[in-house]
Amino acid sequence: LFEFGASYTPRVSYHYNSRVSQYHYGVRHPMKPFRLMLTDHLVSRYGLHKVMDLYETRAATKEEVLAFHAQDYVDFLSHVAPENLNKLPRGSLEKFNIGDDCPIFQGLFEYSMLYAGASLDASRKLINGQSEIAINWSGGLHHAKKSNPSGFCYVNDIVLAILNLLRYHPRVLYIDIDLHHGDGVQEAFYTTDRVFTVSFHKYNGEFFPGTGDLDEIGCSRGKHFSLNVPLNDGIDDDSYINLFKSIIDPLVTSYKPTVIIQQCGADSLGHDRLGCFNLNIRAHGECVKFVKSFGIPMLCVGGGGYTPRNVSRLWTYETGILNDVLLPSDIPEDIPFREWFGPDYSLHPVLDDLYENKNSKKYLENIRIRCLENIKYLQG
Ligand code: V1P
Ligand code: CA
Ligand code: ZN
Repeated sequence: LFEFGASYTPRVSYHYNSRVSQYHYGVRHPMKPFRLMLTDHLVSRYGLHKVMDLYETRAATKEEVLAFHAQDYVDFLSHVAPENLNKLPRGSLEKFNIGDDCPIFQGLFEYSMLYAGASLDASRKLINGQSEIAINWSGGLHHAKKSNPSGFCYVNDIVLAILNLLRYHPRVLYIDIDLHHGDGVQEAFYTTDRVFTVSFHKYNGEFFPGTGDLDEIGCSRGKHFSLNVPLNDGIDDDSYINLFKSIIDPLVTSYKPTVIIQQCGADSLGHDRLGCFNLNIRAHGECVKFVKSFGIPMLCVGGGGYTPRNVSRLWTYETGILNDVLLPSDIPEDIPFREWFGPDYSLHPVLDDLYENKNSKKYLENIRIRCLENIKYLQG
């Protein structure tokens, strides 16, 4: 079961509270927190609980969340509930961007505080050196803004974790492989050179959230410290891995981050309910393995991912990678909800057979060159 390779075996902590998986955005909503429960079952039945430090996380406090979010928005989140919507001041639902993407559901505030508390706990373990790698699959909600929710995200746990890391770390690198642009994190650190943000995502100007073109590179002190890798439908394993490595390698070497946050959104997999890429679980995991190989302290968070059986497969596989444990492909026999993993009952179903790759070699080469030019500015 254990793989002793060239890579180092770090001390890994896993931050989770089973309550976070019990919330529901609504029946027709694609975000399903129960995917976290599926993931936790798989992680544990594969024996990974035995090799990591497990922490049951607490909820973030209002004060902690105010490090990024506006007071009136946090007050709104803490008071709003499905049964008191008619008692709200007029216009507050519009003001706070409440709607189909970000509905008001039962327990919304506790849910948001739980996933944010887990990222804050994880950042604290990295700061005090008790972990070299910290994992929070319930986090990664990269779209939330200072004063409003966006794209299923209410509190931006990533921004909060980075703000905490910045108290001790001179340079933080944020890497986002969710299908969507990591706009909330990019915007929060757009004018600083102490956080470098890079996001790989589907981009055509319309696809949610609409931002993330090549020309968004940061401004003032932050100029050249934001990087965007806009992609078309159907990108395949080899194109993605090659592009990812050829950008991240020189980026880490020149920026010399002292800590890395990787957002591991699972909607970049093939067969995702909201997705349009053609990645297999091994390819997504290869990106995580590559980032780990630099041996820099690392916080891994979840994010999107709308086909729950594949989300849980992916994050379990990646928990294995982060612990240097190679997992057998057969899904363990005695796992609750095992029927979700049929008919193949494998950790690695074929996911690359749906879309045509609309990223030509020429297109990808051009993107790579433009990104490398931006990275060259870091050396001064
Ligand atoms: O496209 C939109 C908005 C709604 N239109 C007015 C434009 N929203 C997307 C939001 C995607 C959020 C992704 C979050 C993450 O990056 C991080 C957790 O993965 C959207 C989509 C879509 N296909 O892009 N919302 C919905 N689908 C949706 C579908 C059914 C019910 C509620 C929302
Ligand atoms: Ca992304
Ligand atoms: Zn996404």
